[in-house]
Amino acid sequence: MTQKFIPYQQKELTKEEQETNSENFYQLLDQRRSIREFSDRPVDIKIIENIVKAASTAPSGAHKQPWTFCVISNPEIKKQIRDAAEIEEKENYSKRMSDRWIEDLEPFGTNWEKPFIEIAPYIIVVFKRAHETIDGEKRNNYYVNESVGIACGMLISAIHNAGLVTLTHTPSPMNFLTKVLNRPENERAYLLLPVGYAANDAEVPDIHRKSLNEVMVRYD
Ligand code: IYR
Repeated sequence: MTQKFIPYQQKELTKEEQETNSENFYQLLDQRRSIREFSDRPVDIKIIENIVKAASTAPSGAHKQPWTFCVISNPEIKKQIRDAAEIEEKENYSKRMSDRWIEDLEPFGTNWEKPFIEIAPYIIVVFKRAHETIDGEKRNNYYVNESVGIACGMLISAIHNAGLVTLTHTPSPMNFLTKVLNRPENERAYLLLPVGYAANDAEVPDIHRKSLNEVMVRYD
């Protein structure tokens, strides 16, 4: 098969535009916070669709786009997910997590209770697609974790850009989501994100981000 190529076109920015755009984008992302207290205020599904479309523009191994975004607003399904997540998290917080891990989480005030799963208007569960079945033949996808991780980063940025909030919730193990959401055998749950508005009285921990010097090393 010969691949057809088409010209690439991107609008050329002036130096000033590059500076202001990159600074503004950084400032926008720097305002993002993980939120644990949600409002039940509704969100238009059109916004969620745009957010998922944005995430699905992510680069992926051999352009296989090995992801499925399950968007859940159904209250019964949300309750099933919450109940199952809390059973696992109770085990995690009381038995599976080390004392040091529990200590590291103290500043965030997290525990096994996950009310946000029912309160937020939408839950997005991202599944990675380990392989595809094409004409009855199993075909592996490539760099699945990297691809889906990048898509999740773009999803989180798109959520923030739309004036909404989210939390990267990682109930572990999360196989129960395959059952609850009736997913096919080639999909594995990757990340669960409540999406909506922050509660009016929501608070966030007073934490700070590493400085540029701490995260960037130059080789000129
Ligand atoms: N999965 C658990 C625990 C947890 C782990 C880390 I690392 C966090 O940054 C936050 C929570 C939970 O979701 O509560």
